[in-house]
Amino acid sequence: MFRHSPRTSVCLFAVFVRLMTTIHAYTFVNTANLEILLKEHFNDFRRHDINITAKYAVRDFIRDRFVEYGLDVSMHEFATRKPEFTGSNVIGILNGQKAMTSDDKIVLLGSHYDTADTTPGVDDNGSGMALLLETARVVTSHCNPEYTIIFVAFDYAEFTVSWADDPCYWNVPCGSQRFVEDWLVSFLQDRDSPEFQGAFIADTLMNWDDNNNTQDLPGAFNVLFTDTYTRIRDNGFRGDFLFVYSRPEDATLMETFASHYNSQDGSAYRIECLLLPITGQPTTYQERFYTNQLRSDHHNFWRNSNSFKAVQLTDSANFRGYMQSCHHRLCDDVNPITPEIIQFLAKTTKAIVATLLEMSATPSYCPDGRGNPPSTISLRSSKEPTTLEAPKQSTKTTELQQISKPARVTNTARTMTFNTIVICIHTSASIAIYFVYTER
Ligand SMILES: *[C@@H]1O[C@H](CO)[C@@H](O)[C@H](O)[C@H]1NC(C)=O
Ligand SMILES: *[C@@H]1O[C@H](CO)[C@@H](O)[C@H](O)[C@H]1NC(C)=O
Ligand SMILES: CC(=O)N[C@H]1CO[C@H](CO)[C@@H](O)[C@@H]1O
Repeated sequence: MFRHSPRTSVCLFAVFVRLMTTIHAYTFVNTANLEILLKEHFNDFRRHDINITAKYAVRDFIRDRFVEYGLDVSMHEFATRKPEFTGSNVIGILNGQKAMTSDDKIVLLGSHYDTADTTPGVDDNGSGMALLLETARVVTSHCNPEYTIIFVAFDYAEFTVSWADDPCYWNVPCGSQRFVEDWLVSFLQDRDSPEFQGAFIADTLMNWDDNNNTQDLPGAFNVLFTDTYTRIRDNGFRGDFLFVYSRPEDATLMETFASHYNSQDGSAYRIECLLLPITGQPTTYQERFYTNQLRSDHHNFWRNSNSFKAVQLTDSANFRGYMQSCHHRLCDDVNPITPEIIQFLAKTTKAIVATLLEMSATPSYCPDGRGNPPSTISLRSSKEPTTLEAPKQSTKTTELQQISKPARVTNTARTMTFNTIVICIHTSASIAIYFVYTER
């Protein structure tokens, strides 16, 4: 039983001064690409029981982009509860200089590419896929990183309304579950057990609405996250921010991302970091209590016995604006896309690019261009690497040229601003973190 005790708070103040930090050219993120990806490639049912051809086409499109960006690509195929439906996660690895050694510090970006059976899924989760592909394009056009980056597009994140028909087990997105349990664990073992820094999960994150009363905060949100609730209420319940869900142990991921988000222009697009009072694997009780914060692929990283670090980036899906009536419905389509929505998605994409570059220790200057990834590294020692067909010629050639051409990056230095982080620990055992920042 949750008790909300009177608010007594201990606040710890930490001031991080990051003067003259060089940030990479994440401004290289192309907003036009994001729009094309959403409107041309993630605008229709991607669903085994609706149109499996369309789903396979999207899967192959993702794979072909990964190949084109020079990633080591493998298809992780897995069986589901339904023998007739095999799942495939698409994995692209950018091997760092420290790959295959215990000194590697792997970081991951993941998003699901399937949709629910009732929706074209442009926001859910075409938006996460657009972010993933544009991020892969920009990151691979930089110098070769010190540490390995894994990009993964998950299959079977969505459930079927009827349990009897569902290829997954109840309430567990099975693509990321199989990925973590079957692929990631042995991948790390095969590579001399390097550190796994954590996973960023992008799921349903383009919807932005600065009209009053567009953000719904369901259930006991006001009790569980009083300070976040108060801030959103005082802002007129506007859906004008990105949510980041994490546990205290994922704080490094959250803080690194938040600092790159807040150091950008565009104060109309805010961020709200939600720290869940969960340690390690969520208990069954916590799974019930925090359902809205636990229903995406990050949950499978947390619930694994290794309890891997992970955070979810989201617009809160069915709790905001038009998605309150369009979530998992036909109207989650391209019509709500506005220039502001694309800018919102672009800001998140730039922040994730900068975050991956920092966490993978990608050098700022590489006079030789992208650097030379070690070509001798095989995908996995314990398994046959998947043989891939040559990327298919797409019919959307003109658009794709725009999307895919990896250009040379000139590194630009930017000065970051002060970040003051205020961590409040309440007697109700909830913890809140505030990011106070100044725009230059
Ligand atoms: C299924 O998807 C394919 C590829 O996108 C498309 O050509 C076809 O018309 C779709 N079929 C149906 C029944 O919607
Ligand atoms: C929106 O909400 C804010 C904060 O509650 C309030 O100050 C403002 O007047 C509201 N705007 C409109 C148009 O209702
Ligand atoms: C944020 C969110 O709720 N995302 C949607 C995309 O995928 C999850 C997991 O399947 C769904 O529950 C949501 O509809």
